[in-house]
Amino acid sequence: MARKKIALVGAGQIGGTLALLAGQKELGDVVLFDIMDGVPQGKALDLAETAPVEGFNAKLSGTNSYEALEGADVVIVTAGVPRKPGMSRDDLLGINLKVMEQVGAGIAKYCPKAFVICITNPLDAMVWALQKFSGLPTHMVVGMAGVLDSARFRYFLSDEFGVSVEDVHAMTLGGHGDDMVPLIRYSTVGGVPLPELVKMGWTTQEKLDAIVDRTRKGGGEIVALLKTGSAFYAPAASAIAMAESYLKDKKRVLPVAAYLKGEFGVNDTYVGVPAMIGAGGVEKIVDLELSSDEKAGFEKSVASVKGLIEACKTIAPALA
Ligand code: A3D
Repeated sequence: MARKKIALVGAGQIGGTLALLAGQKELGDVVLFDIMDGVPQGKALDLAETAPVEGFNAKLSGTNSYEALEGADVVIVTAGVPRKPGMSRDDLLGINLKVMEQVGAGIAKYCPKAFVICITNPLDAMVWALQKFSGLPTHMVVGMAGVLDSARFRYFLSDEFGVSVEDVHAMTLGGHGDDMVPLIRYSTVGGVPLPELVKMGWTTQEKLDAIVDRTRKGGGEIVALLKTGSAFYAPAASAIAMAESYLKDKKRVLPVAAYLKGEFGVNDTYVGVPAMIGAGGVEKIVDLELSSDEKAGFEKSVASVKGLIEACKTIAPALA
């Protein structure tokens, strides 16, 4: 059986980490694409030289030409600019929208059958624009944010309870902004929902509220520490989990930015919801029942995403 082909559009901090993880997990051969001359080639060579030490079999190559994306099974897009301290994700919209136009055209021409995972911020608006620019079916284009946001939530909870991260499951809904909705009711430790753990005296509501707040601002916490860019290890690991579920038809249920056609009462918008990812792309959206508080939080988050989508339509009238 021929190896799968994974194209990484953007060979920066996240792109390089994606290539390493895809290689180590032997998900397939990896092509790193970037507009910077020498960077994708240099990173690919460095990673190819890692393979004998780490003992993985994957061909890694770097390119500045979209042609090299030909026939890719998965495309992960990080092309664009990340934020710096003092910037919100939304400040990146104008620059990154132009990048999505180029990337969408490249994907449409060379790998229209691929499963596409967008990471570029502001995430929910960029994945919406990338799907429109590429013209690929909506179930084959998703955004990565919820896996990362819920991983942050899981880590903070495991730290609070002093238990293995493996036994903490958590869910976040909504757009990838500070108004995302971490769902306490649907988050569990060893299968026990968080509100029960408060009743059992394992933690307090105040501590949980502080963890929810830290989760919402998790990206900014890292930007403030790094000063020159944003998080990249956990974002890369999160996108790889999504790619793996598609490539191996694992049918994992993960929080992803998926295209909604009426689910959760939302239309023609990408926003974070639980979805099953398998060989058919997004195979199912888990249309959860929300409490009135959760619904209010979700609607607020959706309204911010819709505002960004409207801004995209103003900048690029072809999207309207
Ligand atoms: P960075 O290390 O700057 O890499 C971006 C790469 O994109 C650079 O190598 C650029 O040369 C390249 N690039 C720029 N324009 C183009 C173009 N037109 N075509 C191809 N390549 C291009 O950034 P990063 O890897 O740290 O982050 C990449 C993106 O991910 C940014 O937009 C971040 O804001 C975003 N991000 C999203 C999350 C989510 O959870 C959604 C988390 C962290 C970062």
